[in-house]
Amino acid sequence: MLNRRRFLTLSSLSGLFPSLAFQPGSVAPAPLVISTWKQPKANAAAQAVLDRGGRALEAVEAGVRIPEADPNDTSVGYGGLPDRDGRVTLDACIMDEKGNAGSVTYLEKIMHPISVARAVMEKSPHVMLSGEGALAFALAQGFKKENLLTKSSEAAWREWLKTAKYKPIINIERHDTIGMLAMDSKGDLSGACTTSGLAYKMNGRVGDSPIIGAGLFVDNEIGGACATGLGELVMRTCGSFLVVELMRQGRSPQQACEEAALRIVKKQDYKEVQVGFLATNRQGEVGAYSIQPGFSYTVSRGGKTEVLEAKSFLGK
Ligand code: SD4
Repeated sequence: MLNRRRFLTLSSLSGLFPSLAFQPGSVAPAPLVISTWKQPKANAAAQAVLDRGGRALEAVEAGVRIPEADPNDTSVGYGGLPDRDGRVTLDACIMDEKGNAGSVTYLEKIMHPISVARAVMEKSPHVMLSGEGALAFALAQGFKKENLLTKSSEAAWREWLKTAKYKPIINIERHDTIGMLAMDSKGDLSGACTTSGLAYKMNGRVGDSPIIGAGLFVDNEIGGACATGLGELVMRTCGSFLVVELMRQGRSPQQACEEAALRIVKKQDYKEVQVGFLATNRQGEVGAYSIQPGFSYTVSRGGKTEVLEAKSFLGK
């Protein structure tokens, strides 16, 4: 068992040599669940898995299935706002502590794209399946076809059609894409990210959320990161991979999230759009940062769940 002195030595060394943190056999910080936006119910579902000794992978899948099935969450799964043609198309990915990854893009009619992404990871020789192929795979795996366009999302789309102006504006759509990272009692990390993407996107558009390294990245030796907001900005900078690599170089999760957001701000037109990053490292430190104010995130640890607001580039 790791004593306190050895723990402190490993923690302080980890700043210089991050990969030295929590070598196999060492004891990790308390189980942890973090997610983008206000997601206490999703965190509770993930926490319940960790509390019974489950893997972080099981936890993140169980956690993000909550908003996927919630018809009132208009950014994820069932009830998600459709694209310009009225189609609800879903993007999701998952990554485990061994670096295995699975992803689905442009998936229609399946309530839980995260579970299909996990099946891609575990039951196919591939990392990513898209569109009709992803649907065929899901059906072959026993997933059921369902109508995901709720009456209220359809009504919102029909209203939008009256002007059909497409311009993603900060918080004009309820941002609720869920990126979730969990650390289990063994200290292993996994992550999941799932979304219906930007409302009224062009048909065929895929965002950052199912892209390993953009919407999500996990390296069990270092930490994990996820992103939310305008995916185009995140994809151009390999956002989540960047955050993890910055932590590898010794930045704290907070410093890494800030630096990744600044990379976007430096090169891209950010004034009217939002991007938020959320990260944790092997020590269980948490960081969050966004371009615009208003990016909240949910942290569950030690029996307590808090919804916090991230610092932001344009905030105070
Ligand atoms: C996307 N990043 O499809 C997603 C949208 C999002 O909260 O995060 N919404 O670009």
